[in-house]
Amino acid sequence: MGFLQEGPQLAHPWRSDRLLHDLLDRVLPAERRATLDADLAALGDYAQMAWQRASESTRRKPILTQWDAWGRRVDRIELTTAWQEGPQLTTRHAVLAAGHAPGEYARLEEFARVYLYHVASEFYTCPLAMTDGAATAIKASGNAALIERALPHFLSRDPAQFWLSGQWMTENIGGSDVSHSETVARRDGDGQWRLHGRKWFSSAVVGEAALALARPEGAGEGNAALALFYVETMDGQRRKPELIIDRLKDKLGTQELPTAEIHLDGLPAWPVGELAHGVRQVAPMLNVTRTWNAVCAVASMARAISLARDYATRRQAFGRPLIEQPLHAQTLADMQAEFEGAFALAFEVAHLLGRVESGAATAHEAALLRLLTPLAKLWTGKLAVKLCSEALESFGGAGYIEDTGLPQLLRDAQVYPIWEGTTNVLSLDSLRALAGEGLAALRLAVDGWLAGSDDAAATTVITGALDAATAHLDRHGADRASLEAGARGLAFTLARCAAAALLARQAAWSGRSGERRPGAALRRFVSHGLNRLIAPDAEDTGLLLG
Ligand code: MFK
Repeated sequence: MGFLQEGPQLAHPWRSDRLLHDLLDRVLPAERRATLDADLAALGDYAQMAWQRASESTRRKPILTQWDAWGRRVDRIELTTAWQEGPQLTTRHAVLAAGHAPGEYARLEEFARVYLYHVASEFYTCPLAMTDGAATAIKASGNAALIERALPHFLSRDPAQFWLSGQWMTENIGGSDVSHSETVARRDGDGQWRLHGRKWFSSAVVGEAALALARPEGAGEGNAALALFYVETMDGQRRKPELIIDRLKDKLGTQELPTAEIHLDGLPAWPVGELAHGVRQVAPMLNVTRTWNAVCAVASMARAISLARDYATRRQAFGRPLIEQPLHAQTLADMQAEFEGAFALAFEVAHLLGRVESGAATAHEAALLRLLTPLAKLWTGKLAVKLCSEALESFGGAGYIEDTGLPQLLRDAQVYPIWEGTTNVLSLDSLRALAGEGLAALRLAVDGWLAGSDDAAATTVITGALDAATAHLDRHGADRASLEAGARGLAFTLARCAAAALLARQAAWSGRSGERRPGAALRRFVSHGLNRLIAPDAEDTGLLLG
């Protein structure tokens, strides 16, 4: 046999991750590290095992069986091995429970776990995110009966007690715009609310509960008339007959995740809060799942870059390893710098979330969290697709071949910009946050993050881009159409400014112990430019679409 190329090896996701170690060293008090380290090491071990297992086995997808041999409706879903392992593994390592523990570090400690587990989970993290979001929204509602009923299951450390929750919003008539939702809530003769309708993307259909938007019978039109309901899906071991699974979706990626079309034929339901303003009530859930989205997008980037770097040391071309080829090395370093910015922003959101929820945050930090959450989601989602695509290309033809496991990274990454709100929907959401104290909070935070930096050149670029964004808002703020048309460019600019300033903070901290790599990431990131503003031109837009 002739030449055989060695494939990439996956470095231990926890032990080899300089960024996560530096972050936790900088932020966490030493006494919290011991228990956390044990969980992170175990999740890193699992991720490495799962990568090895996937390379030695045939990929599977969930299978829906709707009828048994005797004609009984069963709607049984067989899950992949990683999904079957999910409840045991995540409760043992307290993935969700950690995020709801007291103190400002709870969310940071939760998302460190999520980051290490995500790719190996085969998107079991999707229903976990929704369960976390449901717990957060139910807590925010103050509904004591639901808190007592659902939270002990959602946050359980015992797999036998653990429940997953879905988030049933999207219908055929609308995903981004839910205002025309057709699902109706009716009260039966016993006063029990029951849901009737069809939900079009139900990603946690194997779960035991869900939060669902529905229109109470007789309520008016529009989204203000929608209410948020809590439902349970199981009757002991059997799925409730009022919940029917019509089919599983055939998706580009996340194929191990059983996303279903369902209909509800009188499923019992309980209002989470008042019988209106359901979107407002579900917003805490959306903001939590968007944080998951950002952290998981960053985890996909980490995986893609780790494999691409390893391969560059094993693959020779033109007489030397790829890593020694100047253009290949430049390309990988460019990816690394962008990834480090995304990592810094996603984990800042995680830490801020914990500070706000624990009551440790200032009012400015609460406004900052409201703005950075959509910015982190929209920017990291797009970047994950770009970096995964670049990583595949760095393998040449092998990156296009299914059984290397590489194409899956790209196909899976394409979901990040779509679900939980597309890039444009999230850009518009960032305008909601900017209408409040968002920009002032961001400017204040950036000043603080830059305070210890000795990189004057980077500081000039960051403050210059922030000034340009502020001027853009001043110029277009009064004209809604123009503001919306430029919202994506504005959001990318603000996200990049925040990320660069966070890199500057990390570089200053690391520089004190002689660690120079974060400083290099800052310089390279800033050299890619921060300003993505566009001048909206409605006339040309009209001509181009005419
Ligand atoms: C592995 C990673 C894990 C990720 C998990 C993935 C799970 C995937 C499953 C899904 O994809 S579920 C579907 C997710 N669907 C969306 O994300 C919907 C996208 N559409 C939006 O985000 C719209 O902005 C939204 C439907 C939320 C609202 O649109 P509208 O009709 O223009 O709402 P409106 O009237 O502006 O807002 C209603 C209220 O909600 C307002 O408050 P008030 O009633 O007090 O005025 C808003 O301020 C508030 N609101 C909206 N978004 C908010 C928010 N409040 C806080 N935070 C937000 N993000």
